Amino acid sequence: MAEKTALITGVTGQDGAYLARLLLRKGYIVHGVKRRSSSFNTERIDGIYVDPHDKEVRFFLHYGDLTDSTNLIRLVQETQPTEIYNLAAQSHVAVSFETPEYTGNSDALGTLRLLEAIRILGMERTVRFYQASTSELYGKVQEAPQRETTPFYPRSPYAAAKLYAYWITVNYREAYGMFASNGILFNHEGPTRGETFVTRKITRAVAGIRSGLQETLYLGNLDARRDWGHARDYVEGMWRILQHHEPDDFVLATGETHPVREFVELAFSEAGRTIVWEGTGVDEVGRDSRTGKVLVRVDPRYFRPTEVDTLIGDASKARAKLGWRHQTSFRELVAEMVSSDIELAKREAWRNDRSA
Ligand code: NDP
Ligand code: GDR
Repeated sequence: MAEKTALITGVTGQDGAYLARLLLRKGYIVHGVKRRSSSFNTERIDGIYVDPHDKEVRFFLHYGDLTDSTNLIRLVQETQPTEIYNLAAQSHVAVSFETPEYTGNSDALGTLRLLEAIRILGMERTVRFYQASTSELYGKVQEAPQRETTPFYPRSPYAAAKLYAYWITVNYREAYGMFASNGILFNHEGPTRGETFVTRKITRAVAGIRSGLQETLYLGNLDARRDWGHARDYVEGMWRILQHHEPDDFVLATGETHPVREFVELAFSEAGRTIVWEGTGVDEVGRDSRTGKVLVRVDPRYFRPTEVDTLIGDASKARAKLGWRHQTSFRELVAEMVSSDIELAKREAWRNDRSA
């Protein structure tokens, strides 16, 4: 069988790093696209990076950006991938309200640029294309649980940009016969999740409070509900989507939904503390049941102009056609993230002690 070569945009992100490891284990040659930045942004993939002068290198990094079409054309031409995973995006929903034009440029037009690169190079019939679509497309939900046929109603510049990306992927499949598929993935997390997403913000704060590095956790909407899974399970789903015998769109989700406040309670309980809620609205606080100390406060700066209140996905199509299901439970996910952040906080406290 011919050797498989993958090109991953967004390889330095949470999913990109998990996916690169998975594909390397499966014997792929993996090319990752990273952005130029003024400080190191490759922490998540440092463990798999090999000096390019070595003989047995199967993982390569290239500079690139979804806002630069000439760069994308050259990268696709040089790397000759059999599979492209388009994971790069300005992926923070709240930030997309601050940078709507950039979010549209990278998340919507960036996807178009990559699809056009494939077409310009005449690779429509040789490349399989995966688009990182999102449960944020459902936004103001029209049906629960959400499945592939549920109507979309985006609620942020991020979701509106991803809506374009979703449909341009479908359009290129139908117009040019490309193997182009969408994975409509519900929230997935893990110990390397970006630190400003709510789950990691919570688990870092739990660890920081435990080690005396932080006093209070400030959050926005405690009642938002999400269907949270583990990123490790979801990258396996991405790969399966591209191995299917035909291109198609699939929801990947756990089928469970939990409010932010439950994530907070569970994370603190992993560190041996019980949170008791008091007050309402912006005055609500979460106290340590033993000491009475306020550990959680609401800060309206984290409210969004338009919120997505509740998401819960139905992944039965992926289960039936791809044999995919999530492996990690909500509890296991929270426990793994808290325990990893406790280890990190210990190292940070140790460094602070030594430099004092
Ligand atoms: P991250 O934010 O962790 O990673 C995003 C990646 O995209 C990073 O490597 C980032 O580079 C890169 N990137 C951002 N902008 C550009 C650009 N203009 N050109 C090139 N690269 C860029 O996201 P996740 O790994 O969590 O998510 C992966 C994809 O899946 C994203 O498209 C996201 O929108 C989507 N998604 C994520 C879900 C989740 O719950 N995690 C759920 C559904 C969809 P750098 O490291 O330099 O910032
Ligand atoms: P989301 O993830 O917007 O679902 O997008 P995030 O973790 O940012 O928010 C989840 C929910 O928690 C509420 N929330 C807070 N969120 C953040 N970031 N910070 C807070 O302090 C806070 N307090 C409460 C939010 O209002 C929201 O309701 C993620 C991203 O990975 C997207 O790229 C992806 O497409 C979707 O998941 C599926």
